[in-house]
Amino acid sequence: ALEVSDPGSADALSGAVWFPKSIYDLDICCRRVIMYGAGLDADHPGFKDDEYRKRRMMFADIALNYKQGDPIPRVEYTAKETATWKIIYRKLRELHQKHACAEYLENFELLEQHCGYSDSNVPQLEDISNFLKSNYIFFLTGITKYVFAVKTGFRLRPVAGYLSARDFLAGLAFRVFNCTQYVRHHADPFYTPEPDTVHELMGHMALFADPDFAQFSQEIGLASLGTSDEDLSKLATLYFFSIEFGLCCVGHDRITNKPKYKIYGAGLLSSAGELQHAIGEKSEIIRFDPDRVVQQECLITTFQNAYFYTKNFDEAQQKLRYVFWKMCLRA
Ligand code: NLE
Ligand code: FE2
Repeated sequence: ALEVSDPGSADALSGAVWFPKSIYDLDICCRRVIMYGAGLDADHPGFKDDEYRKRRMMFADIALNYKQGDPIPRVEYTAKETATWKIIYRKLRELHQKHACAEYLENFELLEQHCGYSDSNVPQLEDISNFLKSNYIFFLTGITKYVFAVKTGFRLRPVAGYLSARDFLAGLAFRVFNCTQYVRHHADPFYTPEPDTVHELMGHMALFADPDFAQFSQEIGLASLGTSDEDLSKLATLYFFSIEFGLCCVGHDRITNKPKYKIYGAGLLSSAGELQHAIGEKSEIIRFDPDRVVQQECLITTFQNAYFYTKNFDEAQQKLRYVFWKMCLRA
């Protein structure tokens, strides 16, 4: 969960920026949450629903009491939450088959096999975290059987809502993904302004099981540590238009010669409403050029005005690595 408009801040006197030096320091920075009621109040569908607000407090308690290394508490989802999950799951799976990128689809199958993904069950963060941390591969050496191997080493940490971009990106540097656990309000299953567990689980998780994607996510986190507010806000915008809203152009239609896009951005893969808008006739899809991307405003309560594409995910990584490299040289 990331909020782009609040990039955090440097120490006003020294200009030095505090940043976590160990994974355990995430306990300090991953609790500063911007929730509906503060930043997102009027637009939030759950704002006037007391039952929903009470439920959200329960999730906030889990996240605020969480300490790095603890198992993530399991949640018993209510019938209403599971019903919301089911509606979204079915709709999204249908759209994904047609519009999601190949890496996403491949890894999603693993989540179904190993992490309890199905239309009638909201998966548990603890199970996904354990899966991403280690993927069991069996080696036979002589008479001993070793269970070994790492999937991507990413792990999850429960969070109560939006974090500042600085706090959120810092987690990635340690291969930690701050992950919401509550389900969006049932009033609007196909779009939520706020990240929720449907967004994280249907949008992000599959690609965190991909080694290149995980590596790239950690690099963007590392580039963010201790950086200036200006560079931080650029990194947050680049993250937003790639990992959250990015597309790949996989070729052209033979008859119409129109470009064919596949989606890898989590904000599109988790929102049936915005996904259909993004691939529809009216959306603007521009070539991903970092200097152009940083000019684009990140919208968090409505659909984006524009999306950006690369040829494939590798191209997005290479272009962004070049940005990180220039930032380091300047520093
Ligand atoms: N709009 C997305 C959804 O409805 O799933 C969530 C975006 C979070 C950045
Ligand atoms: Fe996200």
